[in-house]
Amino acid sequence: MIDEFIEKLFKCQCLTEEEVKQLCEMGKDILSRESNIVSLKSPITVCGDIHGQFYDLMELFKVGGMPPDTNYLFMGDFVDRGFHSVETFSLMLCLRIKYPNRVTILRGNHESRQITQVYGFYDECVRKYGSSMVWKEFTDLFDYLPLAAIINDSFFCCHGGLSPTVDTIDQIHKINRVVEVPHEGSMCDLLWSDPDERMGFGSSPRGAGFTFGKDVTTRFNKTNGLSMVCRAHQLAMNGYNYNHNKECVTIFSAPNYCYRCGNMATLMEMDDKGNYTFKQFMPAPETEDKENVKKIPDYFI
Ligand SMILES: [Mn+2]
Repeated sequence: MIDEFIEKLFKCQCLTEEEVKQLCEMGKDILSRESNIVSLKSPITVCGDIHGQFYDLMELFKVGGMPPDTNYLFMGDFVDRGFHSVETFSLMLCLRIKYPNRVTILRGNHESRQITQVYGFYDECVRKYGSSMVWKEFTDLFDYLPLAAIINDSFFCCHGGLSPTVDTIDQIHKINRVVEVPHEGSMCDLLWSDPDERMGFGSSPRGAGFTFGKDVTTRFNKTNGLSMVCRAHQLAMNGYNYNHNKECVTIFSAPNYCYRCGNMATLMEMDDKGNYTFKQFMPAPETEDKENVKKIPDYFI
C-alpha cells in the first residue's frame, strides 16, 4: 500500500481522503513509539524548511540523492506558503514510514493547527478535498512528530532553537509532546527560537520563542557534551548561515522561498566520521508553479 502511495506522490498527485486517513493512522502508530529526541548516526543529510515547494523537494532529492540511498533528517516546516503542502507532507510521511532507519522528520512551528489556518495549508486542504477532514487528519498527526534529533551524540538538531527552560537534554525527554504547539514553554521555544548576536535570551520579534545569544549556545553545548546546534526556521540567502562562532548553524532548504525570495537552498551533508559540507541548490527548472506564481496577489506573502 505504502509503495502505491509513494508512486502517486512522486508524480505530485494527491492521495484520496481515505488513503490520507490510512496513512495518518500508520504514521501515528509509528511516531507514537518515537522518543522526543531521535538518536541518529551519520552519514546523514540534514535539511531545513521545505514549505510545500514540491518540485523543489524533487530537486533536493536529485542533488542530495534519493532515499533510501541517502539518509535524511528533515527539521520541520513541510507545510504552508508553497502550492503543494498536501503532496509534500504526504510524501515525507510515506518515506518516514517506508524507510524508518533512513528518513527522520521533526516538527516545525508550522506543523500546528493554529499556524496552518493562517499560512495556507488549511486552505489548500479544503481546496483540494472539498472539506477540512484531511487537514484534521494531518494536524492530529503533527502532534506525534518528535521535537529534536541528536546525530553522533554531538549535533543537536531542532527546528527553532534553545529555550531558557531547557538546560539539559533530559529536560526535553520529559516534555509531553503529543499536543498542539503551545504558545510558550520549552516545546514552543524549541520550535520558534532564533539565534542572535546579543548575549543571553531576548524577546523574539515573532511573538513566540526567544532569541538566544552565543553564551547560551556555548553553555548548552558544553553542558550536554555537544559540538553544534543545527536548526532551520530562518531564511538564509545562501541557504545556510553560521552563528555563534560556528557553534550554531541555520539550514534552509526551500530555494527561491515563496517563489520570490531569490535565495539558494542548502543541504548539510555529514559523512560517516561526522565531517560536514554544505551543498547548495537552485529551484527546480520548469514547473507549473512558475505559471501559478504570477497569480499570487502581493498581499498573500
Ligand atoms: Mn519555522
